[in-house]
Amino acid sequence: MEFVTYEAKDRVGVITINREKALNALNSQVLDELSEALDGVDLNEIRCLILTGAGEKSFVAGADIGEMSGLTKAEGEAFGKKGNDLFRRIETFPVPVIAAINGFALGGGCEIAMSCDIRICSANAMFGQPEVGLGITPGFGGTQRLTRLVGAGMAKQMIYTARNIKAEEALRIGLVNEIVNAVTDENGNETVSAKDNLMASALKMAGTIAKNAPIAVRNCKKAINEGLEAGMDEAVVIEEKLFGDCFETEDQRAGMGNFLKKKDDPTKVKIVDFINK
Ligand code: DAK
Repeated sequence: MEFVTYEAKDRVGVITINREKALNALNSQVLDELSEALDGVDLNEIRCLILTGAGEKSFVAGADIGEMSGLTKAEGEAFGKKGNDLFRRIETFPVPVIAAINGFALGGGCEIAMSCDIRICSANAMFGQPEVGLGITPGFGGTQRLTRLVGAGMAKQMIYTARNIKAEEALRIGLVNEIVNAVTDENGNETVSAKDNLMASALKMAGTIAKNAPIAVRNCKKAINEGLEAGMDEAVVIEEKLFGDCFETEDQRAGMGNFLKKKDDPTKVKIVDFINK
């Protein structure tokens, strides 16, 4: 792949969009390669994914404006479908996906981040849906996911004004979970860059997720996602069913079995090793 890399280590997969010259803007090829990267994730092994962008400056500066500028109505719809299918796939991917947002997350960049389960960002991150300034609407789910994440009032303000917001404001409105700063020594000299520290934090969070029972984590993702699309009566039934499913798994037997054993019992097992369904 030319613009996307995939690395897997210690049960965590890292997908990097690597088109730094165009600030990692999403053209058709990047969208196809992201899809290919997801095809390559070994779900028997991987417990959590991280999605990030190459370089310090930009996570993803949007859909590729150059490519979009010449599209016909039919081509525009096809491009929108390609993006929407991919973003929906990320959103419903069996294991959690963390967006590690290093810099610009504009338009399609904000939208792909919102299709991930969790967003953490560097202090220089910038978020926005600038589409109305370009004469289009957000086309990769922005009107829908932003509204669900930050509420209709704030989403409408961001979308109608096309104003970019900084990391602090994104944190305040609930668009990101956490801001990660560079590490400095007592003299104020940077010892770990914001980008490196962001990846370290994302890997740490992914590692924590990866230590938990894999089927339980997957079922939680499903319950939250599917429940959000349902009314409460239906949503609690979705939760009940996924809770019940856990009782057919080694995850549950080992997890509860461990708890009931004495602290130093050598027969305790690592629940992360099971995935028998
Ligand atoms: N597309 C293509 N190239 C881009 C790009 C983008 N979105 N953003 C940046 N680049 C390229 C620049 O053209 C430049 O390329 P060269 O001139 O060096 O060849 C290079 O990246 C560096 O950018 P700048 O020189 O502009 O860098 P600055 O630091 O000065 O500015 C910036 C950074 C992020 C503020 C600026 O580049 C910028 O404003 N970029 C555009 C941001 C933006 O408007 N993003 C939203 C794009 S619209 C739909 C499907 C999808 C969508 C909508 C509808 N349907 C099918 C219904 C999605 C829409 C969008 O995402």
